[in-house]
Amino acid sequence: ANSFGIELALKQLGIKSLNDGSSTGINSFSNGAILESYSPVDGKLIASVKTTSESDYEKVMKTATDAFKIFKLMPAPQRGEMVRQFGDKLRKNKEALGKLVSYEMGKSLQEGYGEVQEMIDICDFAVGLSRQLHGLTMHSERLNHRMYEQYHPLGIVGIISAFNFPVAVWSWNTALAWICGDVCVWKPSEKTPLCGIACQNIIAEVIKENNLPEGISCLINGDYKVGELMTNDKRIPLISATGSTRMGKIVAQNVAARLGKSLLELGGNNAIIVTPDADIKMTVIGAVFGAVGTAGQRCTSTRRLIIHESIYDKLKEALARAYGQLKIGNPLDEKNHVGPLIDWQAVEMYSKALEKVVAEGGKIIVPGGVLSGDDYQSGCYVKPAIAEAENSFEIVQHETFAPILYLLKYSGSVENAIEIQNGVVQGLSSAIMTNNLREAELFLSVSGSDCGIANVNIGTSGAEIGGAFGGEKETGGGRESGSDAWKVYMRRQTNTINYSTSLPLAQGIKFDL
Ligand code: UN1
Repeated sequence: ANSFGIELALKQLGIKSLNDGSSTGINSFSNGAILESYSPVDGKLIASVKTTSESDYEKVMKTATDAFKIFKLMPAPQRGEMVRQFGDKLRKNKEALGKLVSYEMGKSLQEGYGEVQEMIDICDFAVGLSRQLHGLTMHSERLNHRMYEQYHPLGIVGIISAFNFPVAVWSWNTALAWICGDVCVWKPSEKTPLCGIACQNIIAEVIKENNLPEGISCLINGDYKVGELMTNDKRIPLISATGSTRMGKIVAQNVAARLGKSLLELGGNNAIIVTPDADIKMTVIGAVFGAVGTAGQRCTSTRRLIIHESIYDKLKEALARAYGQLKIGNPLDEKNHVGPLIDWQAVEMYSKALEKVVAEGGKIIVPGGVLSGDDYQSGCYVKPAIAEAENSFEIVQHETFAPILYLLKYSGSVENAIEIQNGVVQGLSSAIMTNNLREAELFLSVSGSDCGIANVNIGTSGAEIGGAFGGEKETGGGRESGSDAWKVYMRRQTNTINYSTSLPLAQGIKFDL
């Protein structure tokens, strides 16, 4: 059988041969229990990984603490040079790492490469930023005084990431944290530990070649208990966590209890509004990619289409036709559009959601189902499905991480569609398909979408790294990646300097001795 060069890719990334239990990654001090990584592509064991025990964790924290003492003193543009070199290494490893992402996580190879491209892009962004990191200057109310603000490195940043973007989300955090002078401890998803080790191996080369302290980038492996060591750890001023709303609520409470900062990027329930003025061809491409890309396992995946009644039937038929063209199968084979779900638990949740939507009164338009047979031996391949539903259904209100698209009908003006769009607890991504300027502007206005991302004539997924990424409500409120998201990785200090010969007090207070 064609293995699509996966052995070579693993070798290039320094992942030890199959099943030898030695894949720990550099600077991860792993001596705990064994974690096995099975590919959802073919169900095979890729490698075993040693998890991080509590005493390993202490060793990791010591290298991180030591590294911060040195790294924080390094001029930011020099830290940028380290990140530039990391970006170069990613360019060299794009094919191998993209393949590993596809094989361990199950997304299509193109999307695997796309994820590595996001890593390269955030490195470029961070390199430029390393010569900026600017604060403001303000005018003091006092004579011969100067006032300004500056940003200092924060310390150790803890990163908890999810299986669906097993490498990019880490890089959005680290590329910024590093130029800001922070050091990072990363707990990747226990479903994709090898992606973590591969990234760690790549950055470890840069660290070594530049004679930098190894604790700049640390890796810990294991389940939520390992994550809890970080969320409860006062030595970590910032925890950046990506994953389910359930996980985010636990992390937020633990971190808040010690008054730490958390940056949360949690679930979405993203919708595209399709108005009578929409370009149907563009809508179909945006909606289908949004719903079935990464097998519906992006936090930005399109889950709901809110369609005006006048074009409802036409769009429904066009979507059903498009779904008929989808090729499901090995994601490393570039002719396939849709790969497997991450594991059998995900398959079960998908099946239950389809049962539930019918039980609540929904109607299946494109039937789902779990695929079986030689090409689908892992048992994780499912058919993307479409159901007609109501926004009030419990299952529609819930983020199911699978390729299920709900069609919702609206009538009257676009305000009604916006109300439906905002009528969920999540607030990550949203979109409107329209050529009507009034509708588009209303959607972007204060009376429009309540999400962190709002697009016009683009789907809900595939955001560029240059913008701040994240959402409102139960999505958690955090912003990662572009714009001024870097500020959360630094501490802000306001400085006032008196260069006069007296000590005037602010607010006009007189205090004469
Ligand atoms: C995620 O699913 O956690 O906007 C991140 C997108 C990607 C990132 C998704 N750039 O779809």
